[in-house]
Amino acid sequence: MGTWILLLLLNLALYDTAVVSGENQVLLSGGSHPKRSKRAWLWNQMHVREGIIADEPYLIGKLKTNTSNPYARFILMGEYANTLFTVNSVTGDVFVTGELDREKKDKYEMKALLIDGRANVTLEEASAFVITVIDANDNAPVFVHKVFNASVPEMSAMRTSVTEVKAVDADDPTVRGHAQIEYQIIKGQENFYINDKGVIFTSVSNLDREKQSTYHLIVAAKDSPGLMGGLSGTASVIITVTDINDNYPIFKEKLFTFNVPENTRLSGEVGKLQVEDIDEPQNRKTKFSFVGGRFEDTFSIASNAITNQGILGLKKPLDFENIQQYRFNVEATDPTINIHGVPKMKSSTEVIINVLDVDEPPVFSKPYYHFEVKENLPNTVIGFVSAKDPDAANRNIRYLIRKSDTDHITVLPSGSIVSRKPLDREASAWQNLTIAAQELDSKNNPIEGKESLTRVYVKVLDENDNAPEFAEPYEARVCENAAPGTVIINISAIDPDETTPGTRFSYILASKDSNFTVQDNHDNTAKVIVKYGGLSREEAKFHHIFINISDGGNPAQTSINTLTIGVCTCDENGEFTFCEVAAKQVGVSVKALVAIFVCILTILVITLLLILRQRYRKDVNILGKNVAEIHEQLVTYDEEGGGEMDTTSYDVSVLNSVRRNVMTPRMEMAPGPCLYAKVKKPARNGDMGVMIEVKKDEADNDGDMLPYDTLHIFGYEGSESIVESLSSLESGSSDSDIDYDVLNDWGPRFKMLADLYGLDHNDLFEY
Ligand SMILES: *[C@@H]1O[C@H](CO)[C@@H](O)[C@H](O)[C@H]1NC(C)=O
Ligand SMILES: *[C@@H]1O[C@H](CO)[C@@H](O)[C@H](O)[C@H]1NC(C)=O
Ligand SMILES: *[C@@H]1O[C@H](CO)[C@@H](O)[C@H](O)[C@H]1NC(C)=O
Ligand SMILES: [Ca+2]
Repeated sequence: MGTWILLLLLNLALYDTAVVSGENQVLLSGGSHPKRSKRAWLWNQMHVREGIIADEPYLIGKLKTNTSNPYARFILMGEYANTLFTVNSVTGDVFVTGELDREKKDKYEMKALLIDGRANVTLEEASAFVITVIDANDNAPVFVHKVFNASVPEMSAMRTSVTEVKAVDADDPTVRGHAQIEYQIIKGQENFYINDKGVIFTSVSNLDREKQSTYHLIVAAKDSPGLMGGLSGTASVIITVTDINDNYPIFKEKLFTFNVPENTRLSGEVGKLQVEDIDEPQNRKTKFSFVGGRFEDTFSIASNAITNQGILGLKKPLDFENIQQYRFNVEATDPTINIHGVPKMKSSTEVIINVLDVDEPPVFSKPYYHFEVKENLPNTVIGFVSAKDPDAANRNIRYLIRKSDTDHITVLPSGSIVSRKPLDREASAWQNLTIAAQELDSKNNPIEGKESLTRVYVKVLDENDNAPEFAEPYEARVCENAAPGTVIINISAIDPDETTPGTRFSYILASKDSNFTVQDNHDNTAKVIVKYGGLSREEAKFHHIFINISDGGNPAQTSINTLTIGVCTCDENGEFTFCEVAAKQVGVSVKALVAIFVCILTILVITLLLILRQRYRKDVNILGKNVAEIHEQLVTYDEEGGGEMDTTSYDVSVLNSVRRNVMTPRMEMAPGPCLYAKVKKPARNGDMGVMIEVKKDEADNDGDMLPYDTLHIFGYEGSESIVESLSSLESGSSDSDIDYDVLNDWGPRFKMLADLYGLDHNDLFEY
């Protein structure tokens, strides 16, 4: 074992701490006994207090060795060695050069080494030691928020927990007092207290939002409780008192007066009764009532919590002529308040409503009118409407039609509704009108805006004014050899008039042909029956019988209906084998016959007039035409794509007739104009032939022309133009001597041409 030298270290920093002085000495062995344990440090810690501010480095401990080597030197290594911590290499004094802060770093790992400064060899292996920073109470508690927000309902009981605040202290909690926290309320402790955990409670039970709605508390957190000194921090706590429904509504006025026009709508507002309820709107549950139920049938009252109003409405229309003033009392209370110690309360006020007179439009005696009138009656009074001026003025009223679908009905200024023309139920069973009533001034002029409307429904009642007719156009057939009594057809009838279940149509044979009989079935139908039989197609292929149908009304309406019966050949089973198809015959009433006759007459007259006009035109045309205009007419003719197949645009018979009449010298056409275009037929046979001949020549001799085969290539500027006719129709050209017989060999398509040119070939167009 080596020699141990105890060294007492000065610790200048440890003024008042409990640190034992001996702790701050570190001993190094001398190195003369290399085999000895390395654990030569007696203590391996130095302690130093945080937060010491010194002008010069100060001694915090000493390294010591027992070596006697005069060249022994100390070397310090580790965290912040030779910067924050330095060593005097000869004496082994350890210094700190700056301020330490435990809250930043509380331990420094260091190493010390002993060398021979001259031989430059290590005398002692490096040994570790720790510099520990000792806490000083240099941090005050800090609240986690600068401002804490909290709320508590008003009227909460005493010791109601409101909120919790929290502060933290950075100092060493293991050192007594340094990090322990004590909470206090510095401001606001009249109504609140705080416990040692930082929870705030109410200390009263009468917090009233309507008196004070927020409390601003200042809380403090202090360390070193129970000790001298200590540091503290503060924060604000804002406590909001929340509303409950604890106040009754109170009328601010003893009397409310409203002036209301009598024509105020039922949904309209009459007036507002202001109350005061100092609770927040969601806690205003004001209920209004009519004291003694007076006029609650006429007025209603609803509450508006936002505006703190009772709103008077109308349940019944006001009428100045009837009641001019209403007086009643209204009560307001809040039935939902139920707080111990708050007495129930009602507030009441008086309301006066003055009804104002308004000049109102007339009022009809009924909301609408319903009348009935028989059809076919002109100038009949259908009914009356009446309206009255509701005001004291009681002005005269005039009536007029505002809307109607018919001009058959009118309303007189007196209000009588009159049919001007007969009504037809079969045309329209209802006539609905809108009638206006207008108030008149002293000069009998209508007053603007004083007009009311009503609806009038007129039902047109039926009269028996239509005869029954066949229900459908019947087509009857009978076998040639049909036996007597054979039923040919069942017929029925329809009647546009109203038919009652008791209506009976009767059927009577009206014709003299007694080959058939009609048998009434007494159920609105009838049978047509073969009477004698032995009908023969040779004698008559059709029989027409006339059936008289009556509707049995009063007066009865009848019509004669024709039934055509075709006689057919039949096989032995009575199946029809052959029938003629007959033109359909329908029963016609006399009216219809007259109508048809008038129609036919009209058509005849029109046709006659047209024919006369046509004739007159024709004369004019023949006189007025010259050859140039005729050409133009040819142009207007649609002859494109002609040819023998195109018979719609080209009348082949014209060509044909021309062909049969052989040629005439073409110059002859000039004096007699061709009317082909107008009447579709040459005025004289041969003119068309001339024209075709001319065209033919043209085509033969004009080498420049494209081989058009139509007539409308003529250019002509019109009779007024200075350019004369461009037509080659009148330009000279001799008959061609070309033999056209070859055309006959070109097949059927050229037969027409071949015929025209050849003339002597077989006539294809023999009719
Ligand atoms: C408290 O309320 C204030 C204002 O509304 C707000 O600025 C603050 O952040 C709140 N504090 C907390 C802790 O929520
Ligand atoms: C007229 O009024 C009647 C009864 O309301 C109704 O049945 C009918 O359809 C109305 N006719 C027309 C054309 O509006
Ligand atoms: C009955 O029919 C025949 C033809 O079949 C006719 O010649 C004769 O005139 C008809 N009888 C009468 C009464 O019309
Ligand atoms: Ca502290």
